[in-house]
Amino acid sequence: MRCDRLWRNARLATLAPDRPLLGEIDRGVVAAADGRILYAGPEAGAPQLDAADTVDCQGRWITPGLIDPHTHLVHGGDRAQEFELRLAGASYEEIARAGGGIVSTMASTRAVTEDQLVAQALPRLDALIAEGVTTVEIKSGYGLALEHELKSLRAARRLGAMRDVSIVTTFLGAHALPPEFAGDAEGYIDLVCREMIPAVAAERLADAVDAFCEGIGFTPAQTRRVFEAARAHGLPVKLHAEQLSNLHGAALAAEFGALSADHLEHLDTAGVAAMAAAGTVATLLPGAYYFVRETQSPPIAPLRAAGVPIALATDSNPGTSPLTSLLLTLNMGATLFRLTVEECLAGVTRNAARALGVGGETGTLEAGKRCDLAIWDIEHPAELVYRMGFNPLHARVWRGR
Ligand code: DI6
Ligand code: FE
Repeated sequence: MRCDRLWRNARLATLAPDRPLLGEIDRGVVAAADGRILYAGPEAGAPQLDAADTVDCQGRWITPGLIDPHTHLVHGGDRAQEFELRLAGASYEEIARAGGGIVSTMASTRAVTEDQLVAQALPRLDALIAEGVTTVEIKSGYGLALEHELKSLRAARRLGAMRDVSIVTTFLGAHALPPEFAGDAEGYIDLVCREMIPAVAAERLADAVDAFCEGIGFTPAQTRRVFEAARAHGLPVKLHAEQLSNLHGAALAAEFGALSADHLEHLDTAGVAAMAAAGTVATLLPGAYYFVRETQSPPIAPLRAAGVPIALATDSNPGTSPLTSLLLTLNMGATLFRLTVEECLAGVTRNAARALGVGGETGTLEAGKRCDLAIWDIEHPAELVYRMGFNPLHARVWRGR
């Protein structure tokens, strides 16, 4: 078999769903042709592979390229000053009155050009890429007006053209109520459903639609309207659900066949059952849990028992998770939520791909998928979860390159 490139003398964690644990292969080889995996498996039993280029991995581990399935990387400014005020004892109301909170990020996002949004997001994206990330989801949701939401999504798409990384975009117009709609959430949801979603769909700027279903966000009835508009435009949905309270958002998302429901600290057993029945992925965000010093853990044992796939993401955002390390996220998933090493690694590969609707394209080392690889200087995959603030990446391969 002819291939473009061969990585041999490697240990593989294929994350293939039909294999036990990580799908570990001791003496493995990966072959790529036209950006896709032609073969990934044991060296013995491999087909005759005729490669233009062969890489000797010297026993290093290869995992699928990592996937961050929930970020708000594109936004203007930061909220370091707000953080400082909070540490000095300021209340949420005081900060909001001083122009802080989500609306301050909206103002910073509206104030900059698309070029500036790209420039500000790029170092955050590069931090993820440096840790072996090959696919990143990016949401809008800090523009909160048609032109600024479109600008944010265009910036996200452009980031994907500037780096060797796959960007999946999500429209999150229903993230917060902009001040010009104060007291008129229904009016803003009208705008989201009647103008924003059609415009985003017409320009093919989003791969999915998300909303923030929460006491401080939007109600389940408003979320349902957003989902109906998404469905009418052929866009899959996902949801920020049960982060601060239980509004039964995950069950609503499952009713719409959502790709994922995210956060889920306050998810109940009915929500778990609904997600399991719909095949909706539970995307957990330990960085936000850590940063806001939440104490209510997501219901890990019921999710496990019901067989709900669990993904992990940074939730990188300026307000509740200024985090750009997916490796640290793995450690937090284990330390804060008691996820196993296998669950953590599946959470940023196979299940993260599924949470983005690209499970057929990436997330495991299997023939036919994109050749997205992370090659690590480690002795065992558990090290990826165990260490804090250490990056053992040796090389990263995106679509065979
Ligand atoms: N949940 C969150 O924790 C963030 N957004 C969301 O839907 C908060 C975003 C911010 O404070 O900027
Ligand atoms: Fe989020």
